Amino acid sequence: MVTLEGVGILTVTRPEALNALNSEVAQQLVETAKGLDGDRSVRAIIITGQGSKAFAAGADIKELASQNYSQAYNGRLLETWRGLDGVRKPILAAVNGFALGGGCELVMMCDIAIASETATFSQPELSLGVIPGMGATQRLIRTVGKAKAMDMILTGRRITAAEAEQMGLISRVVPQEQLMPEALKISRAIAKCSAPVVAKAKDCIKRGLEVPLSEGLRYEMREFWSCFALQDQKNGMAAFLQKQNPVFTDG
Ligand code: CO8
Repeated sequence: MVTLEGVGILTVTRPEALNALNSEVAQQLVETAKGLDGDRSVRAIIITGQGSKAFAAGADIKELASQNYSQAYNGRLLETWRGLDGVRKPILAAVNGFALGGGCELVMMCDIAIASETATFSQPELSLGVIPGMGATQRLIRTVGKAKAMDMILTGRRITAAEAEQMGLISRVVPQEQLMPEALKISRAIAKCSAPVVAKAKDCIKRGLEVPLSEGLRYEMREFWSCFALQDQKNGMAAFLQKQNPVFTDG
C-alpha cells in the first residue's frame, strides 16, 4: 500500500497467480482499506492489480478446490470481502487486465471503476461447478440489468472493456499507460471535496440500490438537510459567491 497526495493505493500483488484473490489477500486488502478509512489524511482509495495482465483472475481456485461444505460454511468462505461494504471513503477500481470471477466482483464492490483498453471481464464460476460467491448474482443485476447479468453469469462469456463501459459495469476506458494517472486524477478531484459530504453522497447512492425510490428520496432529503449542519456547506457556498476556490475542513 502506498499513499500519494491523500490517495491510498492498494495493489494486489500475486503475479505468479495472475493476482488471484486468496484469503490472505482478502484479509490484507479489507483490513488496509478499513485502516485507510479511519486515516483522516486519506480521502480516496484506489484498488488495482500489479502488472498489465491481470487486475485479479478470480478467487484462488487452488485454495478453493479442496474445500468441503462444512469448511466453507463454518469458515465463512469469502465473507471477509463484505468488510469493504462498511468503508465510507470512495473506493475506485483501476482495472488493468483480467477481472474474472471474484476479480469482476471486486470491481463491483468498488464505487467507481475505470479500466484499460485491454481489460476483460467475466463471471466463469459455472464452468468451475459453483455459482459466484462474492456478490455477482446480486450486484450485476443491479449494475447492468437482468439481460446482461444472466448472459454474463450463465454463459461465462468474456467481455471487453468497451462493452463493459457500454453496459455500465465501468465508467471510463483509457489506454493502459493512462490508467493510474486517470485514477489519480479522479481521486484527487474527490479529495478536494469535504470528506463527510463525499461520504454522505456515497451512502445515499448505495442506499438507493437497496430501498424503494420513495424511501431513497426521503433518505437523500434528510442527508441533504444535514449538510447544512456542516461548516463545509458554509465554506463551499461562500467561496462560490466570492468567486474563490472552496477550502473544506471536513467539519
Ligand atoms: N486461482 C488460482 N490460480 C490462478 C488463477 C485463479 N483464479 N488464475 C490463474 N492462476 C494461475 C494459473 O494456475 C497459473 O499458475 P501455474 O503457472 O502455477 O500453473 C498462473 O496463474 C498463470 O495462469 P495461466 O497459465 O492460466 O495464464 P494464461 O495467460 O494462459 O491464462 C487466464 C489466463 C485465462 C486468466 C487463466 O489463468 C484462467 O482462466 N484463470 C482462471 C479464471 C477463473 O476461472 N476465475 C474465476 C475463479 S472462481 C471465482 O473467482 C469465484 C468463486 C466463487 C466461489 C464461491 C464459493 C463459495
